[in-house]
Amino acid sequence: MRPSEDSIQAFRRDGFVVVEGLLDDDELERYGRAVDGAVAARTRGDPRSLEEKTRYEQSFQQCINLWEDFPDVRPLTFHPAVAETAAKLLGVESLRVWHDQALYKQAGGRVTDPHQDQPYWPLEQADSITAWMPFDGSSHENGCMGYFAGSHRSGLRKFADIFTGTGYDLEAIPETRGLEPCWVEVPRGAVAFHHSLTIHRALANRSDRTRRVHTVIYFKDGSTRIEREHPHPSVDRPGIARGAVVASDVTPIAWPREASNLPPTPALPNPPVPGWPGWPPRQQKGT
Ligand SMILES: O=C(O)CCC(=O)C(=O)O
Repeated sequence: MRPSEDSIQAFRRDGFVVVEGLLDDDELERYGRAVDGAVAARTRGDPRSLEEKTRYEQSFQQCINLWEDFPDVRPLTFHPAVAETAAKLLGVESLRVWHDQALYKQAGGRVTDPHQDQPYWPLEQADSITAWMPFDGSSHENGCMGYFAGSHRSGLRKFADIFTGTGYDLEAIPETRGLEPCWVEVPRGAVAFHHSLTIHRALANRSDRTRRVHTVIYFKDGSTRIEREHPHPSVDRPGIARGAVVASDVTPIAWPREASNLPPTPALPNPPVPGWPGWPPRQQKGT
């Protein structure tokens, strides 16, 4: 059975688990190359050194929904074994993709600040889970993730603003104060899953190579939209109304879904959104 009963129990207890052997060498090689190319294309024309970037961008280069405009990435984002594992861990029949994203932590990149994911998303229900897939594995040296075990069950839902590093400090609360997160090194081919309410962070990249990670965020099919301060393309692009079920070609079904039945390409965001498909906008002739 995939995943094992032990993995399911660990995920429900701790809010994270590593499942080994989900991606083989050929897939890691092929998809790693595809995501490298996609990240290079999305970040082309950005001449800034790491030091010149914002605090947030020094944590990672973030490129969202590569499945839309990079056909070679699409089978990874809709990888049946990864999506099925996510559905079983969460204990739901059917999952949609909220979005995918490459999170490439450059050599010398700073830590990823502690946060919960769910407060970033205008979803009423917190039935969501991230699959974090490092193409080369992750280590203390290259920026592995750390999770506060059981924090998804604490009732806490706070927006810790990792864009600016301001706002709610998730390491100064009773659930985490004085505690070390569980630092998790992910072997090559394994996938780390975390619940959207689990407080997590990542170490700096002290190696001399980029930490290459692709992630997919899934949410339970049938989840509904709520109001949040921030807009979000996953619901704003298709015009999902407050209270409506979040279902559109921007957030397709990931499980159950056959590998041979990949979703069609949605229309590009209009106007273009930084980090999303269609970014950077193509230069007009003569400009
Ligand atoms: O990869 C990282 O450094 C952070 C990842 C993260 O916060 C997430 O996938 O929710």
